[in-house]
Amino acid sequence: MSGADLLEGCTPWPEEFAERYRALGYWAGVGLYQRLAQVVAEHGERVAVVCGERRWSYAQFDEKIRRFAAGLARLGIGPRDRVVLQLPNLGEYYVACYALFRIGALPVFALPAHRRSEIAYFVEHTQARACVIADREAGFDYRELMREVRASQDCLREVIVVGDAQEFHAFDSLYDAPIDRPGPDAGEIAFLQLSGGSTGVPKLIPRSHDDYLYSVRASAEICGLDERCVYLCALPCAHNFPMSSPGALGVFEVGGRVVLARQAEPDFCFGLIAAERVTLTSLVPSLALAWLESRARERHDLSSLQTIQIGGAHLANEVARRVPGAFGCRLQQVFGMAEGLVNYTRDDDAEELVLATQGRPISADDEIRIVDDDDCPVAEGETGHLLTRGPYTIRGYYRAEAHNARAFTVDGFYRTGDRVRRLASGHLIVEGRAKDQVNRGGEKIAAEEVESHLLAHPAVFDAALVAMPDRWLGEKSCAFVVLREPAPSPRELQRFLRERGIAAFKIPDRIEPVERLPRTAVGKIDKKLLRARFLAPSADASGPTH
Ligand code: OOB
Repeated sequence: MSGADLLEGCTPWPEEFAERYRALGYWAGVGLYQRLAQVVAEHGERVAVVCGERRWSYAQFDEKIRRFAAGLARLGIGPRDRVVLQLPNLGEYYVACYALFRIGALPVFALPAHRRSEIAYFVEHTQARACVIADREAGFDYRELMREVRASQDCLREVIVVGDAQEFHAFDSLYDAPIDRPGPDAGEIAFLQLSGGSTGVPKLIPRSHDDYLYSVRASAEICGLDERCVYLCALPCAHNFPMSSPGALGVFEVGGRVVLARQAEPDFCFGLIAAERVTLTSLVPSLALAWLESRARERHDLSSLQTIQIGGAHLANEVARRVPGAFGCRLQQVFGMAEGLVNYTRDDDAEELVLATQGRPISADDEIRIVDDDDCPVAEGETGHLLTRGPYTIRGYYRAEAHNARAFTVDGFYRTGDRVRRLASGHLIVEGRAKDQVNRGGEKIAAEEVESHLLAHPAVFDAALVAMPDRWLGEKSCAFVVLREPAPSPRELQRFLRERGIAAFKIPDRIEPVERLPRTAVGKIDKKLLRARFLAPSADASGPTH
């Protein structure tokens, strides 16, 4: 497909790159659903998905997908339509995904934690035609949320609900008789994934069938997956890590089994690992720490586990060292991003590399540049900003022209915002980050987004969100605010943010009123100085004060 035909608002790879990626076999010209259909033909009777009491073979899974695709088509959902998908870890998540892939419609991957402000933005920004939600989860009613979003978004015509649908379409009522239809071109955008971001509004990442399938296939290979793999999906299934690194899609690629965990709590997951003989799972460091703590107290039979992958945020060396012994399995570090580039430590890496690096890229054609503030390459082995370009790294965010000019170099390298150092072996060590973000246990919070919500309060004159160290989550967020009289209390400000409808993980853990915010010589807020407060020996970094 030529660049000009791509979905409006997306940046194509230059033709010479596209040709090269095809010629090298990275882009295989097969759509995500079409690839699954090939696997179904080979592994029809094997179990594909385990979700609570339900177990679906590949053949049953495929039938659901084809039927649901027909139901979506009946609602008028077709090629290139956007559909916001906000589901917890349920089998229906994958049914909806692949059904949308089949008809060439694009899921927009929201997280269950998102609330009115985020969902309304996704719907509006993508002009979504439909949303797929659960009825209730963890005490929250998503139908209520949909009523509010629908009132302000005319483009949103259909709401599909897993469970009690009330006035909306029940998910199960859309299992129509399958119809044959041509799939999308593999060069088309398959879905829109969320970026952690650092700016005022979340950015959406357009991934194509070709590029994503390459990263999935290569990840499955690097991780040595085969049909005997039993993968526990404990992280939210919409996240790129459990979806494709190699995640559920990597497991479906080889005919393995995906076991969905409704909660990530160690005791619950240990029970599932033992019962389903799980071989592989992926965790963020904060969860790994919680699992380690629990492991010391209990004795489930976890002998089936071969590998625990950890990624998404900084993994402390001491924690990494505890994992193999405590779980009797291998550790694999994963440093990836929804924009593309994923790095893995490999099975045959020396122990020290596995424990102390974040791995090396998937592809020989992942180009890595490590540069200083002026975009000049740093000396080999020095720390600098990581820029990357390659066969599965996007060239631009969706409908974000002005931002793209900053987030990408003129020759198409993505500015990751991470500060890394590279060893002679090619392994990367993530030393820190330059982007204005808080990484709260793997959940990314764009400082500017929260600051602009705070500034919407009439008594907030200025605001700055920074990360503070936290023993369990790695980082928590602290908002420094300059207030006008009558000054609201930190609690009132937190309530104000909740009422604006933002995900709970974005609400600052701590809010500190200050007289004024320190500025740098060029007049920018000096966040380094603000963060330093938590690092000073006298600072109280023990957690919220309210
Ligand atoms: C993964 O994806 P995102 O898009 O939620 O976040 C990407 C960012 C990276 O740019 C980096 O800042 C941070 O998360 N990160 C890590 C890390 N892995 C990700 N920071 C330190 N050490 C690591 N191992 O988080 C993601 C996507 C695919 C696979 C794994 C993680």
